[in-house]
Amino acid sequence: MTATPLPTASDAPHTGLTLIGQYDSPFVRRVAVALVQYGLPYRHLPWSVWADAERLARYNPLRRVPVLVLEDGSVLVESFAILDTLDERVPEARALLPRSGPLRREGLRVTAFAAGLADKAVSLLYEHVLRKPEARNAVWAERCGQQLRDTLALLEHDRQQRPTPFWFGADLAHADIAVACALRFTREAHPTLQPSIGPALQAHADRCEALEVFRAVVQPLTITLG
Ligand SMILES: N[C@@H](CCC(=O)N[C@@H](CS)C(=O)NCC(=O)O)C(=O)O
Repeated sequence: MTATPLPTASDAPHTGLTLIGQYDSPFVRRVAVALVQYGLPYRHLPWSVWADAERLARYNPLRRVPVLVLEDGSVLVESFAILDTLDERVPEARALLPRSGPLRREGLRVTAFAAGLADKAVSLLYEHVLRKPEARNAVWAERCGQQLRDTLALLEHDRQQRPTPFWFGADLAHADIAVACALRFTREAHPTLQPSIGPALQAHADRCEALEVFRAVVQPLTITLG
């Protein structure tokens, strides 16, 4: 998402999995945490959607990340689709989302709100970064702000009902990862929203961020478009 000059890796032919995108993206980070948690080795190409847009377009004409290139060269986009494919690579007992049943539906429900939160936080960031202050659309910015605050409230209420270490019990799941990645991005991109992050969500984020798997894939958000 940024044009920060990070080490650029070559996209020369590779036989394993390749993840494209920087970890300051809540979507890329979410996929990376799952890859690490699953113990699936991958090459990381930390390309910026701005500075590296044209080489990114060779893989994804939408010029969005994450992109996951599979061993056979096929290209997956959209974090939900990527993670669905990764989930199939591990035994059911290790999967971060049950294959079926009520817990799968609940996991998808919470994850979708977290992904929506991240989506709106990205939209609002672009509104701020890509427009001069006088050209910003106040109606859109206010709408995004309300959507973010209300979704944070919904997630806070949901988390407060659950006394377990993670959202659905003792073990980390996709919903936990999605929420924690969305919260970090929201807080970094929009510090004024910090008061809207309730205590249960804050505790949830702290617990996740303290895990080795989260500390292994992290990149502070720096907003420079190159
Ligand atoms: N729904 C997508 C969202 C991905 C997304 O919005 N990625 C941002 C980076 S955080 C991006 O690529 N932005 C560039 C653009 O939209 O042009 C997913 O889940 O993968």
